[in-house]
Amino acid sequence: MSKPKILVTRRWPDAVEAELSQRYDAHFNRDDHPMTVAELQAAMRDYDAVLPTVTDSVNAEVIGVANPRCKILGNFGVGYNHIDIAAAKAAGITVTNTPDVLTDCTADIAMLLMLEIARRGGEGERHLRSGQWTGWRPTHMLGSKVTGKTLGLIGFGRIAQAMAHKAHHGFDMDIIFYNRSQPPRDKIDYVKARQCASIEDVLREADFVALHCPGSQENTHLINAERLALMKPTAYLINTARGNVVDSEALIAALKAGTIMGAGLDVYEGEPNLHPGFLELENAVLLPHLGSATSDTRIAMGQRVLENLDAFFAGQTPRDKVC
Ligand code: 8YV
Repeated sequence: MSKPKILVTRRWPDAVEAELSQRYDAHFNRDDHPMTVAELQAAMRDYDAVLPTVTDSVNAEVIGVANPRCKILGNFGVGYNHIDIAAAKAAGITVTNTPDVLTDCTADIAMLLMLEIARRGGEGERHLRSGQWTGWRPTHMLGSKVTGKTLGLIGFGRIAQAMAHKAHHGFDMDIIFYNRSQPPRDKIDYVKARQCASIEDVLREADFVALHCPGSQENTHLINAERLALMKPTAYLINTARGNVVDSEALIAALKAGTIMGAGLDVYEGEPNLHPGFLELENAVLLPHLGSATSDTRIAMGQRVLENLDAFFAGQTPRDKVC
């Protein structure tokens, strides 16, 4: 029997591309460009499996092509807001993702953003590199203490729990959170967390608000002007989830007016074309979607996609089946 024909839409680390090529008739987007809708539509017609990433808009137009050959979309990433799950379900196409393996690295980036914005790391480095540093003085670049403060999590899934662990056990932070459903008691107790009844309660109380909810349609602009206005003027917003969860215009206005102290962002509406207003702000740390960007994690993500593919083509249910 011939090997299933697979398209990888973006380049993966060499080690996992090699593994994939051994097991499948694997094809790669050699120049690593973000694929267009027309290219994705062609891929749905020509390949048994397509392995997309966050830069691929696998919408209803793509999934709904006539006579698709593709039977599985093995997403390289945990978030799948760029895939129309309802359309995939209707077309009988399996979708898988890569949870667990990127949890720690993404939580690490959330910690990094929290520390960097509170302690003015990016701003300090720009100051030094531009030759403005004239030497130590007692009032130079004073930031906010992180240890012992209250971290408010919006969403309490794997990445939020990992951040809570690092923040509580490493930085003695108090953890509060909002989650639509009731998380397992042991996960809450482990970080002595307190579950709040509403997002508003978290926003009012937290010194750092970290977003860990999916970038679904219903979460678009979950953090809007009204909700930002509930945050303390000394508080910070951290986003490693998805850009659409925050209304960029409202956040820029709050940061400019100083109604919140700062923001640490790894994801943006319309990325990589983020709102130019962000670039003018000293009180924002801006990273280029680095959440899972370590060699170890990207290799583990590729291996997890492979594991899901292997199960699917062996006629089993993949471990990370989304639909
Ligand atoms: C991934 C992410 O690198 O997994 C996710 O949902 O946001 C990132 O860490 C990216 O999505 C790859 O598709």
